[in-house]
Amino acid sequence: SGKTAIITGASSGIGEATAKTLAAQGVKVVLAARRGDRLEELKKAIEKDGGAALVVETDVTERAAVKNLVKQAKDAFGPVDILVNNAGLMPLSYMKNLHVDEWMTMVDVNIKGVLLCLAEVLPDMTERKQGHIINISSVAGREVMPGSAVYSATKFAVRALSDGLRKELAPKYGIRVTCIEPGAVETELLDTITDDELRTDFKDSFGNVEFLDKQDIANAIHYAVSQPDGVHVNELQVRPTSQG
Ligand code: NJP
Repeated sequence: SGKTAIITGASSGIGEATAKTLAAQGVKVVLAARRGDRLEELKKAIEKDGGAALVVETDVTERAAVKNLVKQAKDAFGPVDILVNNAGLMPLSYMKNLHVDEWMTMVDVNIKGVLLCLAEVLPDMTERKQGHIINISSVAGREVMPGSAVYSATKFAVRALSDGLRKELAPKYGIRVTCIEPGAVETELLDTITDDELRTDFKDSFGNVEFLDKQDIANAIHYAVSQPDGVHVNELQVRPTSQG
């Protein structure tokens, strides 16, 4: 398509699958995350299949790093057409166990990281009157479970932001905003859980759920970005059938 997309959290899971999927459609992909080695591997795989990729090691919680990310993207591939705000963490825990540092990290990555990336791409998008923002929220951004209070709070925030952005930017500037709400997906996300009590209960409650493949969510993102300009996919909830 010749478009340029920044994908945050491209070093694993949904971000990695999304980068491959968009690159296969001719989108020039800018791979952002902290683990540069993983991104370099992904870039090689994409280029081997004939795609174009750029690696920019980025911590989305650092404003200067995000500014650098968008500058590098523009220098290499031109203005950013698509931003996939995918980087996120899910260290679920019970509130009473006071994993305060993890609460703060989730707020930093899942909310502030999204805001910082938005701030860097919006000026060009509003000026060019085009662009597509994909925010990865969650079904946890609609339903709260014991142990998901803080994670859910961050994903409710992402959904609220998506709504606000859409209402502000779509009619006036033709910028589209899509909020993706996955159910359980097989990725490294669960590795961030350190609350043993929660982990045990989580395994019990999700024991019968057959997790989605990361490609299932990449397909949903591809669906949203491949619509004609006049078609605006606002929200997509995608769960395993067995999740109910
Ligand atoms: O998880 P994982 P997913 N700066 O752990 C990156 C949402 N979601 O693909 O920095 C920059 O494989 C990290 O990279 P690195 C979820 O909330 C998932 O499942 O190198 N990047 C890695 O690439 C999240 O928003 C499920 O460590 C940072 C990526 O984030 C999104 O899907 C369900 C970073 C995480 O990849 C992708 O998660 C649902 C930082 N400071 C929503 N910190 C699910 N899997 O079931 C982390 O509803 N990253």
